[in-house]
Amino acid sequence: MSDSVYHIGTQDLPLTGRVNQIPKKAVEEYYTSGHRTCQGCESALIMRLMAKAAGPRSIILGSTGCMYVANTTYYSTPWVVPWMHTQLGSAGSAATGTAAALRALMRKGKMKEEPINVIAFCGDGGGADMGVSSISAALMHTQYNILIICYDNESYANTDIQISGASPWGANTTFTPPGKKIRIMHKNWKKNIAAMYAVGHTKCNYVATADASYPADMIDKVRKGLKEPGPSFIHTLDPCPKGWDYDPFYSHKLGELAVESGLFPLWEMTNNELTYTGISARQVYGNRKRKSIREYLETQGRFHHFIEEDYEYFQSEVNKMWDNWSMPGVIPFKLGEDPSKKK
Ligand SMILES: Cc1ncc(C[n+]2csc(CCOP(=O)(O)OP(=O)(O)O)c2C)c(N)n1
Ligand code: SF4
Ligand SMILES: [Mg+2]
Repeated sequence: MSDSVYHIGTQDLPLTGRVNQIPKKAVEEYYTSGHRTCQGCESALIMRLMAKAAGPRSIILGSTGCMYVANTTYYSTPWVVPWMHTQLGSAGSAATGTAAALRALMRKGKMKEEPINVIAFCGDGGGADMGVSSISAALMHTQYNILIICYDNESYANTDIQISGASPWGANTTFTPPGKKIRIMHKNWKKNIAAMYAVGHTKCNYVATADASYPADMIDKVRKGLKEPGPSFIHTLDPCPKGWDYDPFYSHKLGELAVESGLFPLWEMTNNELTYTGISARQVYGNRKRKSIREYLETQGRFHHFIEEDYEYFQSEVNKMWDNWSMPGVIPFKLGEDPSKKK
């Protein structure tokens, strides 16, 4: 085996395709009771689906954030598989380091040679802001099979809902409260996280978006990411009752509305080919209409200061993502005119 192309192997993980084919038995849960996340926390559901998809021969690493703190209260944890905490900006380096360590142990005969999944997760603070350099480096190390999942609750939630690069335009966060003089404190559009990694790392074989409201799609994407040789990246959008300020009953509905409105399209890029999945596929390739963004925004307290012009602005920006971008909701630029032909 050559040193430059050493893969720790991939597991034979069958795709589920349909929700009734997802493993149901309790023995197939590797993220179980023992956590203290809020009621209705979709990030916790992402952890559960991710662990279910990956199975028992997995090592999971997590950077600081809700999914570290709420999952590792002293003497209690939901993790059935080996789990390790890493520093807030280090999901990428923790994953590469763990894969490299497994490689060394197997090469030295200290471990049986077998495919072991290495998955690192991080929040949007850890995956879209503070950890970008470490994830970028990990996606360049094509000799290691790893999967990085950025669970995006659209704020630095664990430290009380501070704004992140993934927070949506206009949202009320502890750093951007609406005031009497300035109603909209947060004027940036959300970072385009998965596409940023896909476009910038052309040898990364698998990048996708997912949403726990579509569990079969999510599980299959985790399995595809783990099966593809080399590093993979998945970005999930996770409704967060505390940070988004809504009744936990609506978590699933909000996950659906994010996709149905076109705000968060589901897609996957495999070996540089991009395909939309689920409802997004029907919107892009078929004639399924996008829902208005209004219900999504009105269900959440973080947008309750919006007036008519704010709803209209938000909708117009979502429309631009679909009407003006060369790949709806994914690639924002187009080929410009040949400058030599301009007068
Ligand atoms: C280097 C560093 N800076 C700040 C902190 C404090 N801190 C702990 S968790 C956290 C929020 C992380 O946000 P995110 O990655 O989005 O995860 P979430 O809490 O939303 O799940 C912060 C700022 C830290 N642990 N390390
Ligand atoms: S604050 Fe949000 S992400 Fe954190 S545990 Fe609660 S619901 Fe989950
Ligand atoms: Mg977050």
